[in-house]
Amino acid sequence: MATNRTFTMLKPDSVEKGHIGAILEKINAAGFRIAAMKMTQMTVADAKAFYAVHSERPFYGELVEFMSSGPIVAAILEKNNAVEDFRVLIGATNPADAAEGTIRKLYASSMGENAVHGSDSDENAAIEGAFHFSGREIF
Ligand code: DAT
Ligand code: MG
Repeated sequence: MATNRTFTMLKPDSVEKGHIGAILEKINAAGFRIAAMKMTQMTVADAKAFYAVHSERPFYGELVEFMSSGPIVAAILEKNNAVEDFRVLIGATNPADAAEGTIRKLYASSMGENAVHGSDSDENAAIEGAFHFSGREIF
């Protein structure tokens, strides 16, 4: 059964370009409640650990370097069917393939610098949320 929480990061490109407000407005308009949120920056070690599942992929080094290159906004979002609905809202990994109106279509510049992260399963949403937030930071 689907749980009602997912995890997101507004990636360094979104923060750098001043898109935090616009992206949060899209998230809000889509009906997600913010259960936790912070601006933070991952170290190289943090990014390696967060993306460990991709460690054998050819883009892993580039991904780790980019995700630790500047501040991000991390958040836990709540809504019925949160994981699946948020993946629809953000669009395809490659912005060239992302549907009109999706966050990646609007704000991503490339496959690597693609504006936002969205968890791909309920299990990973819980793991990723716990990576960034302690219990008393989640409301
Ligand atoms: P998603 O973020 O849509 O879940 P993913 O989990 O397959 O995509 O990959 C994680 C991130 O890694 C993705 O947001 C951007 C980067 N990435 C994926 N495939 C890539 C590629 N072929 N070249 C460069 N970066 C890539
Ligand atoms: Mg993924």
